[in-house]
Amino acid sequence: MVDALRVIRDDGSTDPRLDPKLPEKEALRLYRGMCLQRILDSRMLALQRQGRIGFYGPSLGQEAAIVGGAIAMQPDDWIVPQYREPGAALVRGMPLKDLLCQLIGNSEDPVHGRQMPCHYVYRKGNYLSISSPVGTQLPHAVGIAWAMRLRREAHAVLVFFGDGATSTADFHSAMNFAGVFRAPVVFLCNNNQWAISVPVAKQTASGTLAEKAAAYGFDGIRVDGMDALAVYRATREAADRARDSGGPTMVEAVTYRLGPHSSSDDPSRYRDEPEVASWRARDPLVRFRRYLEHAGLWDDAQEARLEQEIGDEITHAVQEAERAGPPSPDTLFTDVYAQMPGSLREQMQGLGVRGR
Ligand SMILES: Cc1ncc(C[n+]2csc(CCOP(=O)(O)OP(=O)(O)O)c2C)c(N)n1
Ligand SMILES: [Mg+2]
Repeated sequence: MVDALRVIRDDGSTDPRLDPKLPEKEALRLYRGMCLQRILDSRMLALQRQGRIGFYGPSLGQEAAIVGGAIAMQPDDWIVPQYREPGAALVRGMPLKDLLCQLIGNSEDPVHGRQMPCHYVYRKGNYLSISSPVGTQLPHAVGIAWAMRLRREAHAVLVFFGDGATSTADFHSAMNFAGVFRAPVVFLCNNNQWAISVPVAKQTASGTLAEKAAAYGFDGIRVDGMDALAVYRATREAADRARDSGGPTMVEAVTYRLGPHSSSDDPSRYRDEPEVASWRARDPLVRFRRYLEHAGLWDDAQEARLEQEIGDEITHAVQEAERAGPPSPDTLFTDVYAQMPGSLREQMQGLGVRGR
C-alpha cells in the first residue's frame, strides 16, 4: 500500500510534527461524535430489522473519516454528503429526533416524508440533502463553492464520496471545474475498498485515488482513514487553503466498510472474513480512545458513562419520533408550486384534503 498520512501511533502517542494539537474539548467532541455514529448504526439496523424504519446505510469503520472531516470545517462552511454521514450532521447539531423522523418519514420529518428513507438534510447546519445516485453530489458541491467565490464569501465546501464515485462522469466534471476555476472545495473520498460488491481494484487502474487530483491541476493527499487526527489535519489544511483562495484539494481517506453496504446487503456473499478481520483490528474508535487515554483525557468510567448517555439519547429520540403520526395527505401537493395549478388543486380536492 502507498504510504498514507498517519498521526496517532499504535500506543496512542502522536507524531509531534503532524499532531494538529486539538484542544481537549474538541478532541472529546470528536470522540463523542464517532461513538454516537457507531451506536446509532447498530440501533438503526436493529430498528430496520424490526420493521420500524425502512432502510439504513451504516458507516461502521468509517467514523474517523466522517466525523474527523466534518469537525475540521467551520460552521459557515457547507457539507455535502453522499449517504453514510449522519455523524457529520449530528456533530453540526442536527437533533437526533429530526433524523429519526426522517428515517420513519412521519409528520415531523423536516422533509415531510417526501424523500427516500435515510435521505435526511440539516439546513440549519449547511448540510445538503443526501444524493443516492452515485457521484451527483460532486457537481452540486462545486456549484456551491463557486457561488461562494462569486459572492466573495470566504467559506469552503466539504464533499464526501466513495471510491466507486471516482468512476462517474460527475467526478470528472466536478474535479475539472473545481481545478480550472479554483473553487473552494475539499473533495473527501472515503476509499472504503468496496462499492457494494465491486472491490476498488476493479474501480481504477491508478495506484491511488488521491493521485487523480494531479490531472486536474491540484493536490491530492492520501491519509489513514482509521486515524481521526490524520483526517482532521488534512481536511483542516485543505479547507484553510480553500478559504484563502488556494483552490481545491482531494483527500483520499483509506478506510474500510466493516459492515454491510446497507440494510439490504449481505457482504458475506462477496468478501472473505479474514480481510474484514484484518481491518477490524484497525478500528478507528479504539485508535482514538488510545490517544485520549495516552493524553490522560479518558478512562473506563468515562467510556461507560458516554455509552449509557448516547444509548439513552437514542432511545429518547426513537420514542419521541414514534409518537408522531404519518404526514398529512396535503403534503403530496404543497411546497412544489408558488401558485398551485388548477389540475393539482382539483386532485387535491378529489382526495378530500384542504389546501394550506
Ligand atoms: C448512478 C448510480 N449507479 C448505481 C447506483 C447503485 N449504487 C448505490 S451505492 C453504490 C456503490 C457506491 O460505492 P462507493 O462510491 O464506493 O461508496 P460506498 O457505498 O462504498 O460508501 C452503487 C453502485 C446508484 N445509486 N447510482
Ligand atoms: Mg466504497
